[in-house]
Amino acid sequence: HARKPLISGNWKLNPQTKEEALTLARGIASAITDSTPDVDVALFVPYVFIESTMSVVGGKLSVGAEGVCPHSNGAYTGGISTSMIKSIGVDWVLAGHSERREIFGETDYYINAQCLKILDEGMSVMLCIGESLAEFEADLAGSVCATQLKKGLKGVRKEDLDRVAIAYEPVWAIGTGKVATPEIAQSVHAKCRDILAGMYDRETANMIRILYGGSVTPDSIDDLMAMPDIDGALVGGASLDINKFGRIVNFN
Ligand code: G2H
Repeated sequence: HARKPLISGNWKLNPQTKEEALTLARGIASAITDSTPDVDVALFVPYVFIESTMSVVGGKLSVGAEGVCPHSNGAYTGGISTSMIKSIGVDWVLAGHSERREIFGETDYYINAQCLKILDEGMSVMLCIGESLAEFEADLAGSVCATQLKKGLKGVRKEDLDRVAIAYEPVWAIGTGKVATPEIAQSVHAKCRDILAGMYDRETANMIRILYGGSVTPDSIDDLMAMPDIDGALVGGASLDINKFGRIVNFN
């Protein structure tokens, strides 16, 4: 692998209790052994479970937040700030997930504000991008990703990009069981890298990890990871299953 792989889990609105969260985190931690490939593993978990899950992970495995409020402090009821997350020792924060864009109405502008704030705080951001089914069918995957990358990373300094990962998640493959073929994913990943090279430079683009997300399972991970521009995975449903996620982390 040209870049150190990053396998991440996105728990979304799961599980429902602290006990279940701890059991899941412990199980995933124990699936990472000496024979696990040289990877980074990050679990994006609901805010209320961050501290308890952090206490049972370590080594290759770290815990991240599923999002953040881009405002610093003040009258933003329900918000969680980057300083709050940083103060409990979190490294990774997710931004731009299609569910945040669609269900919660987050715009590229708002997502960009999150990215800048997360990086300002010294944490790392995983920026999710991806096209809808209609856009995919109209051959617009590349241009949608270009727009989301340019708007999402607007103002991000080149020297901060070692704390940025991109997750390409075609919306038509999320939670649908329709995983993009490794060839489709590879071609969009390569386009994304070209876009990043245009925004910064080739050397910088070659350093940035681009992960694939969307219905990744133990059956699809090995072929995805064999692709030159696929540097890891963002796993939703299968990250809630210790055996499945354990197998994904130990990809071949
Ligand atoms: C995409 C992915 C993780 P799933 O949302 O972010 O979820 O693997 O369930 O498609």
